Amino acid sequence: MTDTPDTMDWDAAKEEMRRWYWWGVPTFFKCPWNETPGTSDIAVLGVPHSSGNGSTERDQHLGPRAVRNVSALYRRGHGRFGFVPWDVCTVHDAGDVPLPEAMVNDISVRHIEAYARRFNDAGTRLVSIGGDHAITGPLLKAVGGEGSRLTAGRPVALVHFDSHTDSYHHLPHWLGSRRSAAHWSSYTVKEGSVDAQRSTQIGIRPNVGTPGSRHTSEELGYRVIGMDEIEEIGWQGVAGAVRERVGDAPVYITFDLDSLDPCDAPGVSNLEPGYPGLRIGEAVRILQSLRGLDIVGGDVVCLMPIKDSPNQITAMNAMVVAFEMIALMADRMREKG
Ligand SMILES: [Mn+2]
Repeated sequence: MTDTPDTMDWDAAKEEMRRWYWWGVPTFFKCPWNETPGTSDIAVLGVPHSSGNGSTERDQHLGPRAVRNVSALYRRGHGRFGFVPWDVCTVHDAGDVPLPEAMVNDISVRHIEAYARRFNDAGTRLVSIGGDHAITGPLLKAVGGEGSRLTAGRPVALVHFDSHTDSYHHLPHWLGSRRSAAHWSSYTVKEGSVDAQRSTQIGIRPNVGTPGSRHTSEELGYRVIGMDEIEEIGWQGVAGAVRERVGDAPVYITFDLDSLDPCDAPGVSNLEPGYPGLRIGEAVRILQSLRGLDIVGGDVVCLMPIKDSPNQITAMNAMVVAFEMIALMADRMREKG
């Protein structure tokens, strides 16, 4: 017999409803909302920042909200790793970085670094949802190099998925920003947060910038694996090359959604037509190949919800990538105890 409202057990009813992605308050992956550093193993952090890249539309600060709206759908077990990340460690939605001077990139990146450092100091790993790619500079400054708790003072090996190298240190500024979405992969090497000799840039398109536009990355010591090479070596070849370079270093993963093919990620800031990008399945395989490494942080950037398709496939693929990052961290915690 159906309960009447008088006898309804509302707590039981809520428990029953929790499994449906569209019910309740949309936190990242339906994780508990908890902004206190040190109270979770992994914190999923929104970084609603969009003043670091003005080269196209600028609404990347809407990214975290879009991923919250869809990601409850993906509170799942991991099919290939055979475990449930949420069962083996504590994962919280840590809210958003407060950015009261959001329109000024070079001030906001300092706010992002200081806010992220509180989590590192407390031993909590961050999976950050952007926001434009300028957020990765301060997130790397907070986790890599001298004084970092999570890396014991070591610089990180960077695993960087992107259509673009973002190492344009020959440009003095990008629409006025000196620590912009175009500069971060350079200054983080020069300032000791990233060890370029252990780092790889994956998915760079051959049809951007000027011929030789990868030189700035190669000068710094990065290995650049462009889409032209990936067509030859496949995801397996990329996986092997990345792991060989990383060695035993702590790893940070940054994933620009524009590394994906426009059919998998139409809602990104800088769409690159005319040359195929990574398919989501290939990107997932490369991410999964990092299994066992010490992933100290990751981010997913450049989601542009205003350009996404009605089914929100770009936001959904952002959540897929964030899920893989969480699973990699959780799997290592489970193995190491
Ligand atoms: Mn890019």
